[in-house]
Amino acid sequence: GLRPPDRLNCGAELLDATIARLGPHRPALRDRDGTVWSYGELARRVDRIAHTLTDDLGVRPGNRVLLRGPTTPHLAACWLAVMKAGGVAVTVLAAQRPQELAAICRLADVRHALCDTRSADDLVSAAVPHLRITRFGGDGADDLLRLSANKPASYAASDTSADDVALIAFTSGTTGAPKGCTHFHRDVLAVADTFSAHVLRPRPDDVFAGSPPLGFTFGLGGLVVFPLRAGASALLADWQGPQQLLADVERHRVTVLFTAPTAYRAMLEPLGSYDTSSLRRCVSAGEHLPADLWHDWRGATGLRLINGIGTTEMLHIFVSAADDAARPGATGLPVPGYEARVLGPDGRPAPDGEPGLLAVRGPTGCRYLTGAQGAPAQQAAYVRDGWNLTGDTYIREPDGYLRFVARADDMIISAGLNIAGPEVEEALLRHPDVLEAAVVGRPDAHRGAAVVAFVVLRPGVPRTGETAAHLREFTKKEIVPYKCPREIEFLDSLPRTPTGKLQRFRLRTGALQ
Ligand code: 3SK
Repeated sequence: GLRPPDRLNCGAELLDATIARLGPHRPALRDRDGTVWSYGELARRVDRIAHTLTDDLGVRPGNRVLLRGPTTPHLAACWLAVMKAGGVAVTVLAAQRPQELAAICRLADVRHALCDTRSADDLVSAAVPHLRITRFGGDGADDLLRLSANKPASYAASDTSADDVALIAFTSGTTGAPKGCTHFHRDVLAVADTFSAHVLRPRPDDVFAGSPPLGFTFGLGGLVVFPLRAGASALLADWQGPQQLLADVERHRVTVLFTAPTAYRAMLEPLGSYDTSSLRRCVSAGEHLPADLWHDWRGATGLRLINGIGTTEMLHIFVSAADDAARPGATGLPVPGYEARVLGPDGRPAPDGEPGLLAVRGPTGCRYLTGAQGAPAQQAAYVRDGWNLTGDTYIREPDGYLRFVARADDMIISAGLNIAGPEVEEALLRHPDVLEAAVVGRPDAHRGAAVVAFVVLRPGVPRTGETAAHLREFTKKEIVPYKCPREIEFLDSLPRTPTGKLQRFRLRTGALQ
């Protein structure tokens, strides 16, 4: 039943098909200041921008259009217009610097950019040859608004094939150079019709909000694709910390939340000062969700976090569990439509209970942009025999539940024993003085690698040898002593990617600048 039709435009499906089903008057997108666009209003704006792309800017089906700016309804409207015009959206993060932007534009052959006025300087500094930048969203400097103001408010969507590329999402992973992941029009709808439809199960009266930006497919799916597919609405606003997100939940009566474990943890303390009673679904992805945090969130809100693992290569979440199926500490089961296996060193399924590499397949999958140096080798390493290897070490339980162990790169082998950094981190995080923790293996003449922990302490806790000794003693009561950190170093913050993932390799190599 999941096979899409041959001709398919995901922009038209998300907007026009939803309006045909539920009418134009329901709220679609809103911003923090209280502006609300109905589905009809959004569709008119999108269609005018699509006309501008085609008629004024010369965008043709298949042309790549870079989208950059803070999370706003305007940015989402630009994305939908690129979809309807048959262009290919290249979504980037506000945190990406001119050099990275230049590399992305070169790799993806980008000639057009729609850029929020506030984010334009870096793009101009990137000095991308032949790039035409059209600004939107600024007072007086909104070229896009000026160009689109008098355009017809309806646009016949480009007759794209289900297998035409709709977007290129860049990932630098947690370790290195940017890789472009291409996704088709059908893939965009597939993630809504698998994870969202079967696990999240949104309703038209839902209000979505969260922290991931639209340049990260976690955010694009969770805050644009899933709500529009369901006829629901979304608050689109930049992440400004846990208190702001809680204030957003209270003010906009948010029902569905998308964010990462670190944000759920940071929201726990101020939670009591806000009315969060509107919440009914809370999705956690981006990083491993420790069992204690799952229990703490449930204790504080009465809600069971919906844990999930997704990757930019797979577009969105492919293993997850909600409601009665949730199992604290485990990620969950393959999302309906996906299959998952844990592979041993010989490439065959490992026995249940033994760690191995997670392999998945389903309606979406990894298709790196070709043409870049090393792309064929990266493609061959990620997809083997039709199975996508995400680079995560997992354990399959006898009833099929999948339990995260570590990123494969983050397994520490010390004195011949395997130690999963995240297990040690979880133990440290159970101590009330610890705000964040990252555990890596440091080369050691005797053991091969020694377990070293980097810890961010809660405000006011002294960064002394005594605190370090106390934390080491604490971990010895929590996990077997050979896994406990030999050294503990204190940091102000941990190195993270722009999407918030820990960069343990920078701690291993000492490259903290
Ligand atoms: O990379 C991730 O962590 C992720 C999680 C959920 C959905 C999508 C993505 C890329």
